[in-house]
Amino acid sequence: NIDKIALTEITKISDPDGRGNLSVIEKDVLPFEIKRVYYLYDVPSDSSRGGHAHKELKQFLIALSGSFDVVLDNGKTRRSITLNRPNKGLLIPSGVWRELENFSAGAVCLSLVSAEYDETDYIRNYDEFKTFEF
Ligand code: T46
Repeated sequence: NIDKIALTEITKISDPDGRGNLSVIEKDVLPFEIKRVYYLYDVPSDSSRGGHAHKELKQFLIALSGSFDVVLDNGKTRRSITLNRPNKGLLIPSGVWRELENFSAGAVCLSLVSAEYDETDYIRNYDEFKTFEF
């Protein structure tokens, strides 16, 4: 249910001596074990990433720098969530079509995911997504 997907707060430790912020994600904070980390960067503002769903994979996205929009689609409705803070993350369960777009200059999207890379976990065809039984 994409209505329940919302930004979640990531622990932020502001330095008392003005040395800036530190955010941390301990291993038990996410509802899955992190098996892989990748990041998107240097994405042109008129490009989009994603455009697929995952059968099993769960992931947590963070805009480490800059901003971008994540469009979530359950096959019936769509909604767009803007990520623009390094201490907010978006948990995307399996079975959700996603598109990442409107990348600002310098945007970096960090992705913490529940599985190793496996192309057979991807549904890259929207019609197939709509009829797939998750
Ligand atoms: C997702 C969004 C947010 C690898 O070899 N290993 C990897 O771990 C990944 C993620 C990709 N690749 C290869 C597969 C393709 O040949 O890198 C190429 C680009 O991958 P893709 O077209 O899937 O990239 P995005 O940005 O559209 O999607 C990625 C993730 O694949 C996906 O899980 O949710 O970022």
